[in-house]
Amino acid sequence: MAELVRLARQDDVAVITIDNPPVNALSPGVPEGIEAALKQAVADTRVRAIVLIGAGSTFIAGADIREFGKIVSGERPRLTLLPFLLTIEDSPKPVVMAIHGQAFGGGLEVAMAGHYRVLAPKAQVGQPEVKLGIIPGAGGTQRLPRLAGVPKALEMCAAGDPVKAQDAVALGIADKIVEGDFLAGAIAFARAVAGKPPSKTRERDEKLPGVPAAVFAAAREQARKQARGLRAPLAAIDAVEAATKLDFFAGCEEEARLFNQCLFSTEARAMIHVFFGERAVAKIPGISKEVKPFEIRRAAVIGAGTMGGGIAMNYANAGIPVIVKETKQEALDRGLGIIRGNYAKTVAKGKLSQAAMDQRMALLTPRLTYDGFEQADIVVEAAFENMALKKRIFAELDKVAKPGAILATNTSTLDIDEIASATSRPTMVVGTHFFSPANVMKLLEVVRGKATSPAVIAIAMALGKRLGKVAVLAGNCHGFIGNRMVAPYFREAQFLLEEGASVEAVNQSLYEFGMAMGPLAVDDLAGLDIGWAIRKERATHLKPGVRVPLVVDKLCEQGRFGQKTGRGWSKYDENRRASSDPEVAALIERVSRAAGIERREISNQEIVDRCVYALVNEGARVLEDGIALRAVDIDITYIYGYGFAAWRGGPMFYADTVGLPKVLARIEEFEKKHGKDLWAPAPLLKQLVAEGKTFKDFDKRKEAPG
Ligand code: T1G
Repeated sequence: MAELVRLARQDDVAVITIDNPPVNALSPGVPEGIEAALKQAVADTRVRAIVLIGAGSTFIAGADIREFGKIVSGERPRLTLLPFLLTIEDSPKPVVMAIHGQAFGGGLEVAMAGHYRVLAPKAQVGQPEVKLGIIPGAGGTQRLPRLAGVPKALEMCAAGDPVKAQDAVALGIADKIVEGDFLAGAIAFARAVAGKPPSKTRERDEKLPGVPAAVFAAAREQARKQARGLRAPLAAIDAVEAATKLDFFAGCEEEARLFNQCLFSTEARAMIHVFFGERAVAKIPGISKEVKPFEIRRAAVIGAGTMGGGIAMNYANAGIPVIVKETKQEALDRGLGIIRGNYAKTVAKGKLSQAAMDQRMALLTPRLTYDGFEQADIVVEAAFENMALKKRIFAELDKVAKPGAILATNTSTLDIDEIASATSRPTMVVGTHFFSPANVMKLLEVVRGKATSPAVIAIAMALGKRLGKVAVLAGNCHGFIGNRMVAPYFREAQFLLEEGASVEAVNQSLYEFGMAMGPLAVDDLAGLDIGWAIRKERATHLKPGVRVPLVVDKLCEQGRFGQKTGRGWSKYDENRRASSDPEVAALIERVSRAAGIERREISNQEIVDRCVYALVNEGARVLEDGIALRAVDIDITYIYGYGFAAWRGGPMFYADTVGLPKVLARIEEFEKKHGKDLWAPAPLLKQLVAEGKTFKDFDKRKEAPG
């Protein structure tokens, strides 16, 4: 087994190198290796100081997250890194932590147990544990406030965002930034502090006293707002507060208690599922890492509307020159104006410099013709959702785009193969489905047509990462993964209205369940006219005699398109704040009575079950049809594209936590009440229940070779 930790000596400085690729996680054997090397260095009389550094691209990315499942299942003992960290802190010779890449979680905790920290210019430090549904568990909530002060430690532990090198030095977390040859600089620094009595972070209490209670109250308020439904940020605040009330060791005990409370929670399991899921979706069976995608250097976008404009911003944000084409000057001006406005808002918030905004705007080239398209490596069509229009555009692109260019469509529902049939290069046609607002939403659904080549898939997936998106591969069917599943979700939300639930009850129930917004609020945000156009396009596909929602088309006929018209399912004031609309409630009652639908009291639980299990049942069919590769692909799609709470893990993971037998029983109940056409359980769901398996087992089976 490769050596996880190496010890070397450069004259009077010992260098301990952690070499546990890919991110030097504190996997079993790493803390032990560091401790052994440290003891050796301390015992070596030639050594006056010690440097700890990571091999490869980073310092330490934290504890080994893969081990957490084994701790929760009892296979491994609970995390006890404290004694190991005390060994470092109590070293009689100064230990200098040389941090390049990331010192995250346990990585920063190791660093803070050292006596000095030097950083490479691009290094980052942070306690991202809350993003895994846990809190720092190795003294981070006790040592960080001693270095950075309580308010900053609260922010870093409760939000989990990293801090850049310059800020880390300014905050007192680190001592110096080393330019140039990093190891040589760290050794020189160690040599300079050798002989000085090492200062122990745990004894530096000067920044702890005098923090008003209001600081903690404000942090809790913010955590409740920003991380709704998540326990971990509040636990992190409790732990940092404990540092101001208890001595170091008692504080560590309180931290450990809170840490284990979080670790053994469903939230943490869900968030860890999402962490690895986000990485798993990038792996496409059959497309080996050998397929080397060519790099996209130039792009072009058809359409400067809401989607086209947002898509173009993604390319400019990634430093890729992009042409934006419209049919009329007025539409082009409006589109570019919205882009400029979006950037200006970000600059005003201090999240982007004016120089960066100017740079990005300079990468955008507005056009009314196809001039310049022959240089584009990828062309993205973001025109109106109409098949005839898209085919006309693709036929034109086939003529103007260079031979090796990728032709991508942002369609959210239409048949990729039919669009590709308008070209002579269907192997180069792919769906790149962005989500509105395209410059904000993290999900990119990459849709594979039957002719799309593996290289084009690999390029589109890699491009997703480059544009700061999480790319998920979907097969070609109506609505792909996300929109295919959301149709029954919206259907049930509307049926529940007809059966007696109010718009507010439906929205609030799903909001409390953890969705970013209720289904009818999402409909009003996206615009009811979008769905109306799709329903008209799909009318011929409807199965006769199957129940369909009765109210939404009537709202559209009245021009109620949602926020954009100030009224939809709800009414909206000039600040787009929603309020209930008695006219809609009356319309719903009238329509359902006319249809002879029985109206009754409906519980929040039934609202949640009908909507979420409609997702799960269709999700199982999406897996059966191979439209999604794995259940986790569906979870990632829903978390990054549809506002499904990450702490629920996504619809398929959630179903596993409820227990598939219980989910199936509830679906069969709905089938009995509402009929087979709407609620026949997916065969895969029945099969997994029969085998006593879960969707997670389904994915494992998928991963298993052969
Ligand atoms: N443990 C195990 N595997 C990890 C890992 C970790 N901490 N971090 C990354 N990996 C795997 C990852 O799954 C992927 O595997 C590969 O490494 C490359 O990662 C005690 C309790 C460091 C910024 O939350 O944020 O410490 O897919 O694709 O884009 O208080 O990884 O190749 O098989 O993300 O260059 C806290 C998590 C842990 C940091 C690098 N630490 N990692 O990003 O590569 S809890 C974190 C990251 C803890 C203590 C507590 C990122 C990165 P595979 P990658 P990247």
